[in-house]
Amino acid sequence: MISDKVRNILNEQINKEFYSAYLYLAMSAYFDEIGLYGFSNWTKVQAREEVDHGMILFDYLIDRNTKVELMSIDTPDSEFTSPMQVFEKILSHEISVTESINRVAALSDDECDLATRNFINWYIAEQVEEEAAVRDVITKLGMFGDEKASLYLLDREFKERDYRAHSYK
Ligand code: OFO
Repeated sequence: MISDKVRNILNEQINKEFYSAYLYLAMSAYFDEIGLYGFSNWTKVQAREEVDHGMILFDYLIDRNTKVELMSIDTPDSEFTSPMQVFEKILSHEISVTESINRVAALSDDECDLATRNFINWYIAEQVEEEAAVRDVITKLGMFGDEKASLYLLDREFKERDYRAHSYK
């Protein structure tokens, strides 16, 4: 049995994951507008992964016979000025998601909900990967600066990013 507190925090986390998908889609549209189609692909693939993250939480609540409460999704930020600025926003967003996942883990411990505590480990590991991938892009962008040829190469690399469905089972 999931406690009300754990149910609420998991429902809030579903909302955060779908908001993340919206945010990445807004970024994808920006990159498309400025002709960086590889960056657009990278952020669009990320948006799909965020939908998976939301769906995994959704399915978990269903599996635990717990009420899913879908909330409205905030309008995402759309003030973007450069690839570096976008990836810095991504990093700070992902750090805030990591903090919120950590709060789910801490609350599961407090509530002695070992199933949720075990379930959320998948997200803890995923956040480490996501933050590392974003820091890697920021480092590359920092090295290349505004040099168009390098940006083009990075854009070509990002075109290759494929979507792979995420699942925890
Ligand atoms: Fe970008 O991370 Fe979901 O959880």
